[in-house]
Amino acid sequence: MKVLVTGGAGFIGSNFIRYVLSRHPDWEITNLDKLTYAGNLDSLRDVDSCPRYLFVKGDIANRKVVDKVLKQGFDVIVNFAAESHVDRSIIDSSPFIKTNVQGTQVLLEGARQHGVKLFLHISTDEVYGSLGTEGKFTEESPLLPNSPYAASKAAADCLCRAYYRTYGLPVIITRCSNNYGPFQFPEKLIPLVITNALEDKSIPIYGNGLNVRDWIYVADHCQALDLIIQQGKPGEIYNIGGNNNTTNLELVKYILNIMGKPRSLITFVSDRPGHDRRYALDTTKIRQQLHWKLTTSFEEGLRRTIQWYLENESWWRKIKSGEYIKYYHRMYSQT
Ligand code: NAD
Ligand code: TDX
Repeated sequence: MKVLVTGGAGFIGSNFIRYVLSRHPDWEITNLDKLTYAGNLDSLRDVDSCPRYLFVKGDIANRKVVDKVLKQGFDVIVNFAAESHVDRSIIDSSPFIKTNVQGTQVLLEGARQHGVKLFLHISTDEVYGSLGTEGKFTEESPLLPNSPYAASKAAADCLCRAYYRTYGLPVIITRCSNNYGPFQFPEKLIPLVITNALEDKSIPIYGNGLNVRDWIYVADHCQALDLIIQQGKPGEIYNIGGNNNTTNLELVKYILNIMGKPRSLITFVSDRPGHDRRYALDTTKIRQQLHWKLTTSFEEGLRRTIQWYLENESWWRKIKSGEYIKYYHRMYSQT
């Protein structure tokens, strides 16, 4: 099977490529990635000599590029490519509209014209907005995005639905909760906490730290996507979640505890504007219809992740210099 992965040099995409190459000897993967600040070919060093893997540098919002790549003929497109960080979308939403909305439209159109058999669109639980103290989001929950990032992802979901309804393009949308694991860019909470703690730097917690997220180990997400490619039904949406709800403050304390680092590193900073209070996903559909099961407990996943950042210091130290530092100081200058 020929699979086009977009955004495969990012966190989840690189984990997905490694996952499927090792499990499907008959799959050929082409990775189309623009290599933004978040794209990193160091995350794919171990697979880049694999004869069933090809990297192409390019923008999903560029029709010519997409058309040229799709001429090679693909059975499946897995669209991970996106601007993915909420805080960056608050500073400047333009690249989010360009990549997440326009890029998805260009890919959908390309998929339609080139007869792709499955378009798997990787969306997020953030499209549903924020929950109070009770309840979970199901696939039928309304789209109520609160950040420019979430709004751009919701817009892309609507385009995916429209291409299925209007043209019969076989599209599946997945909405996953917060991922964590190896190769995650250290602007996101968990790798930021681990790497700052390793450097004995302060750990910024937005607001009172009582916002709740549902965390899933990235390999479990990849396994769900693999299953959906093989057994998912076109036109459907599948929630994917870790069934693990914790406040940011509890999470940070837990990580510091495992790492043997003091809680005095915690620094409360101004809240994120429009900060979603709580996400929680009802994953009954994927569990009942596709018999998907979580395999990694939160404790195990976190230990593995901390161990990975300990053993791969050169990967994150390279990132946490140069441009990253400018962004970091801009973000946390209020501390
Ligand atoms: P990431 O920021 O780590 O990686 C994004 C990748 O997309 C990078 O390699 C980047 O270079 C590439 N890219 C960006 N713009 C591009 C463009 N115009 N053309 C081609 N490539 C481009 O993101 P991630 O955390 O791996 O997330 C991947 C996908 O999963 C995103 O669509 C995101 O919305 C979704 N998602 C992420 C999470 C999470 O917790 N990280 C949870 C749910 C859903
Ligand atoms: O320094 C920080 N301090 C802090 O308190 C950072 C970076 C985050 N936070 C809080 C904000 C959130 O409540 O931690 C929580 C998690 O933040 P992020 O790691 O930025 O993730 P989130 O905003 O929840 O979005 C993530 O999950 C859904 C991904 O970045 C998205 O791409 C995905 O769609």
